[in-house]
Amino acid sequence: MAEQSQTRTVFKTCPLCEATCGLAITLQGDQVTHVTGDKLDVFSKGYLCPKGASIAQLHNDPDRLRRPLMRIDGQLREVSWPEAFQAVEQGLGRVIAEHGRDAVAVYLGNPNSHTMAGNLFMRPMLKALASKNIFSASSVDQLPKHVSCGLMFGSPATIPVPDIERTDYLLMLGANPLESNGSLCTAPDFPGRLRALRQRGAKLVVIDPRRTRTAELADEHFFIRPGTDALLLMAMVNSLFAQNLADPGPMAQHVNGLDDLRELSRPFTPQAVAGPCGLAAADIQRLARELAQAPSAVVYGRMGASTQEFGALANWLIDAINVLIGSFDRPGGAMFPTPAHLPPRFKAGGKGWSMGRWTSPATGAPEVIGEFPVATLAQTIEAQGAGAARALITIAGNPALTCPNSQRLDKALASLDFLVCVDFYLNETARHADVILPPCGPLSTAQYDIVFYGFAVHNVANFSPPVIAPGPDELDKWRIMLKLALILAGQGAAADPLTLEQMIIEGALNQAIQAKGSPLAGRQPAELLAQLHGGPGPGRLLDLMLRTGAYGDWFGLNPQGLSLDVLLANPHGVDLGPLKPGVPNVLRTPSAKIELAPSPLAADVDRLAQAMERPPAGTLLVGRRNLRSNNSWMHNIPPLVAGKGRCTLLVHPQDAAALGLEDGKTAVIASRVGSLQMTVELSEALMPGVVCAPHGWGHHAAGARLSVAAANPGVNSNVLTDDQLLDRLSGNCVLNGIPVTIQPAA
Ligand SMILES: Nc1nc2c(c(=O)[nH]1)N[C@H]1C(S)=C(S)[C@@H](COP(=O)(O)OP(=O)(O)OC[C@H]3O[C@@H](n4cnc5c(=O)[nH]c(N)nc54)[C@H](O)[C@@H]3O)O[C@H]1N2
Ligand SMILES: Nc1nc2c(c(=O)[nH]1)N[C@H]1C(S)=C(S)[C@@H](COP(=O)(O)OP(=O)(O)OC[C@H]3O[C@@H](n4cnc5c(=O)[nH]c(N)nc54)[C@H](O)[C@@H]3O)O[C@H]1N2
Ligand code: SF4
Ligand SMILES: [Mo]
Repeated sequence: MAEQSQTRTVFKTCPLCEATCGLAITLQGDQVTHVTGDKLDVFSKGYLCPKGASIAQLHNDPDRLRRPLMRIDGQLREVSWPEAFQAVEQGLGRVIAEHGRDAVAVYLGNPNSHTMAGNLFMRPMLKALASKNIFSASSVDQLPKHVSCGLMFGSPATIPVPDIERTDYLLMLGANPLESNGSLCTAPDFPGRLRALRQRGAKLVVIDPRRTRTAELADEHFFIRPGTDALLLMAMVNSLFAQNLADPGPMAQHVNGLDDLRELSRPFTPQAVAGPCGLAAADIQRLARELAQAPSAVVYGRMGASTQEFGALANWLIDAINVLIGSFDRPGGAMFPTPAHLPPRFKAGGKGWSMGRWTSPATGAPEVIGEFPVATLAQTIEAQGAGAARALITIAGNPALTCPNSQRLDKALASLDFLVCVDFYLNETARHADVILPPCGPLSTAQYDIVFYGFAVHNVANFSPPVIAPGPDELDKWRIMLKLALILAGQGAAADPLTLEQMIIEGALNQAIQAKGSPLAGRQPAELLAQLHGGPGPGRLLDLMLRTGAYGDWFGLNPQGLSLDVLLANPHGVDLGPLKPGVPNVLRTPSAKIELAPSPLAADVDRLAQAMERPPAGTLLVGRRNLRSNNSWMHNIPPLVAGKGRCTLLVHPQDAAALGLEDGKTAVIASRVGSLQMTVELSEALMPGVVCAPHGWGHHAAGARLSVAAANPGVNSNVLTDDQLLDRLSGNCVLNGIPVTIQPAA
């Protein structure tokens, strides 16, 4: 066929990490012949990393599931979609009939946030299920940020980002964007942006227990003892007040609680925290002063500052400092993005935000953003009686490898009455499944980053249609999600997802028309529905969101405005300009102000003060990421795992000598909950007393179908992380700073 031999290049936003790079994908027929960075992409300007470059290998991976699997006589076998959905209906139906709705738990993994379906069509499914047992990767990641922002700004989704394009001073804690490409801070080519920052004379300071590649790029790097960021930040607050440098500037009129914060910080002098943190008091004072005196400055913290015992306090203090140094909500400081798909914010104030609205009858854990901590998932499954989970639905996740005390969790997963996994790999979690529902591959689905444009350092919008049509038996994830919603709502496995899609879009249209002060007041839903493009599916819901969003065309009322058609006509994306000030309208607190000392956070400061008195723990384990990896997956793509094994235990030579460990030899590393054997790799880049292992490995489990990964399996560091070690305020798990003992293997 002539069409088959034609070469063409199409553009797609990479869905693999938060950086949202534009990919230029060359195809011959429906075979990808080349992938490179899209030089014309308005945001990434040609940048890509090895993962994006390997997207075709991911799409073509023979291990990627194309058809549903169902357990028959103990074996997972390919079945048709109707058979698979029927099995789900029966399996979940039985559990609900016998034990009630809470007996079906849900775990939502990280890649959901990278898909339109995961963002736009998750709610109907969760609503139909009506179970309290909802868990997600948020509680091994950024829950502390949601808590601190919920309490300070009135909404857990109102999260400021560092304006790294314009800042004069960036202080970074617990982030390594040279490997991660950035998180809660969408900035394609983060490395290039940091180099540009330094080239224009701005200063970069990194605080991390390891001298990472990011730290090497910085003007200054300080080691910090894992888990002590909240102490350090409290001392910086103390120091700002002590040096008379705490001045929110024009933000002062929008701030409550300045004096309370000063009082809370009093015991935490730089001298008092220096020992526990491992930074000199003079350096703490100087950093505080430099932040306050720079023309603009911003503090940014991520994973390392979140997955620790005082994660919520650390995240609160990061933004409190951003306010105190007078850089909040202005260019070069911490700012709120204005994504294209969200409605404009006309008015400050709201109901505010709270947590602990209910607790788990099975574990006693309080709810946070409608979820329970995933650290309590195993206990929820092991429990008897009220609140216990007997079935689980996982969507785009691999908790068997990514969640704490994974041996306990793996055992709990094996004990479930029914497990459904929505995943295109038969991973270490799905090996326990009764049914696996695989969505189509990443090149067969449309992309628009609902979540990540909300954290972007520059306002942009980009929509990419599918690059390759799904195979004859493949289903897009949104159809799977809606099918599950219908099954859980009792409509049966044969119900048509298009009827539900129609209801959802009509509901959203009515809401847009009836919203207070809506420019669409009085318009007919049917008339507007007929104007929506991109459907059925998430495309036309996105069209509605764009058209009624902050830059929308409002169905012709603003003819220059955005719609899906405009994005389709701009395959390299639309540049919506640098970040703009958003206070006070972004605030949803009852006071319509920024709360600098909200009571749940203030009440947690006692716990921090006690930590200051604790004797130092022994050896502490922290994690690390690698550019060619992505949590527990992408280890099945040959170019991404080629070369020397990366799953090693980094140990400082000084510690190695004291412990009798040698480079390249095996060590036994043990924590309260488990032990592992790992190859030692000596590294001068570590703070003495700290050892470092990556997560997401351990692909040797029987029954998984990851042939490439299994050849180089590594070990699972979450065998060591402890499900009892939580940030008690947010419920987030501690993944960094795990007390361990190490000895040479016999
Ligand atoms: N020790 C330690 N543990 C950690 C971390 C750490 O730093 N240290 N990091 C934590 C963090 S930040 C996170 S976010 C979690 C992540 O934890 P999880 O979300 O549980 O794990 P992932 O490896 O991201 O899961 C990816 C799975 O989603 C599937 N998938 C990919 N794309 C899609 C899709 O479009 N649809 C569907 N249905 N499935 C898809 C993949 O095939 C893969 O099986 O891990 C956490 N675990
Ligand atoms: N290549 C790649 N990219 C990814 C991922 C991946 O797995 N691989 N995962 C994605 C996901 S889900 C996320 S959430 C992001 C995470 O993005 P980042 O937060 O940038 O990720 P990390 O590389 O884990 O960086 C955490 C840093 O914190 C340091 N650290 C550990 N403990 C402490 C501490 O107590 N205090 C301080 N100050 N630092 C500490 C660690 O040494 C590490 O350098 O990355 C995303 N991007
Ligand atoms: S940095 Fe992230 S978005 Fe960019 S190519 Fe790599 S994986 Fe894709
Ligand atoms: Mo994450």
